[in-house]
Amino acid sequence: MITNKEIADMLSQTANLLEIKGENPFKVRAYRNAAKLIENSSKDFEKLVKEGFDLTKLPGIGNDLSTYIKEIVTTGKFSKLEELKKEIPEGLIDMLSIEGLGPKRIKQIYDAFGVTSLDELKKYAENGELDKLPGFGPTLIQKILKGIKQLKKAGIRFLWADVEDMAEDLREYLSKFPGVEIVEIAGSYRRRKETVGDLDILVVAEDYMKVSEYFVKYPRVKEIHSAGLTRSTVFLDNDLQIDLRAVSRESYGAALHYFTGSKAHNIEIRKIAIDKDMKVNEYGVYKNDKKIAGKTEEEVYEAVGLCYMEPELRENRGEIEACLNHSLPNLVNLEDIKGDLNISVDLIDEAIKLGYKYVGVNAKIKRDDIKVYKILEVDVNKLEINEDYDFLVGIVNENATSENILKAIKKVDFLRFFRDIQAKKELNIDFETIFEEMKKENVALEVISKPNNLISEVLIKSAISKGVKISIVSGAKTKKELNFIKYGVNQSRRGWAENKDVINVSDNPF
Ligand code: DGT
Ligand code: CA
Ligand code: CA
Repeated sequence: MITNKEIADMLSQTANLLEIKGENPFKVRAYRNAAKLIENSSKDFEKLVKEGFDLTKLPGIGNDLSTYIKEIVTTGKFSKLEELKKEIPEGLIDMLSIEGLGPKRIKQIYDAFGVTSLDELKKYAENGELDKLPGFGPTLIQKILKGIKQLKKAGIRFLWADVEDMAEDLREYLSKFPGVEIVEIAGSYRRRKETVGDLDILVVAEDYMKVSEYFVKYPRVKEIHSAGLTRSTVFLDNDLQIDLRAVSRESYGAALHYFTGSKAHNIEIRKIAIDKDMKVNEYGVYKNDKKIAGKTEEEVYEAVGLCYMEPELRENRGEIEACLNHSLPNLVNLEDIKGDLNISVDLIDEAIKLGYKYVGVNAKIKRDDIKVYKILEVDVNKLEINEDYDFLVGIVNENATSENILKAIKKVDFLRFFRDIQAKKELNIDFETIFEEMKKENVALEVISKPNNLISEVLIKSAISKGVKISIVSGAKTKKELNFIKYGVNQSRRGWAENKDVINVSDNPF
């Protein structure tokens, strides 16, 4: 289903990008006019298209626009817009969300200075160059600088693993303050999402104002954004935003539930409550305006007739249905891991110290104190094997073709898929088909635990649901990296992995 507003947004975004590109103003205007017509129309355009109505009968809609609107309605996408997005530097597109900057001004800036990123724009705004352009006064420059700052804050996401030490340090810092009873980090951090936008910390304390004063004195605080009666927000030296909220003991469970999210999960829970004539908010669960739960999270779930759900599952990806039909997964735990099938050869002794019963390394080694498997890694595009091995890992890189992946599945024992979270690079392949083939050929999915290369939990869930087993590996090259395995476990939990799905929870992986 697509609304008139959505169709109009795609057309007007196309107009903006065409204008930045310097396209013919008449063409740009035609897109804008069509967007306006559709947005203000009382007729449902999806319906019009489906009924075969001739759109060119409408004022300002010619053959081209008519074809485009049909494409948007039938596919939900607009290929011309997608192409423009690829063609125009992302930084310029981002600038469209800065108040005071429209496509005309962005083009002006681009033509004058060749600026393509927010950082460059900031430089030219600060060094006085931007003032020289016609129409760029000091008020506008201030507006632009403010917009850049907001945009950058909104856009930054941190790898969960990169904030972990700091988050735990802050937890400890707050916990030791006199009168503080509970400190909990809620939000995406508690759900162990691969990246977090900010940290949402809840405190139960005798005197919140005192805690807040102490909080903003945390040594790594760079900027105090606000400090109120029940909520304070600061930015740390690495630009990470921290929200601190005061919560009462009586509603701690409801607050923890609310601020753990996800938002989508919360919305579903609230719907269920409404169906039972109840109300859920961050203070508690209410029936006929009487509070019936709120002290603990377990209580909150129970009051609305649901089971407790682990934070990693709270993404509205079927967890509520699973609870209702008693099929919630019993998630794998870090303590269940019995070995690591991808580590550096010189880490075998460290692996023994962790209590592992087996490891995988890239050399043939015989030891009495631990089972050592020899792994061989091959790019699926170059499936040449001229060494012996105990098991074979196929690496699926960005340039891997579906054909090569499917061929490799006949030979390998594991597949590892490329991903770079921070660079926003993902493989664009048909995972459904690949997982089905993997199941058929008994090929397992390697969940590499490097925080920036974690495979998405959605794919883990999909693989598992098709019966594919996973092997959670650290890929460690150093002693410290052996601990990465917990990130792989976190991600697997978010992908609903139970012990039965994980190869390396058994004493014997093969
Ligand atoms: P993040 O920070 O982008 O990684 O993601 P979250 O999930 O930590 O989101 P955040 O920090 O905006 O808010 C924390 C939690 O508060 C969120 O998971 C659910 C709850 N929350 C925030 N805004 C809303 C809202 O408008 N409605 C509902 N139901 N819950 C909300
Ligand atoms: Ca958050
Ligand atoms: Ca937040």
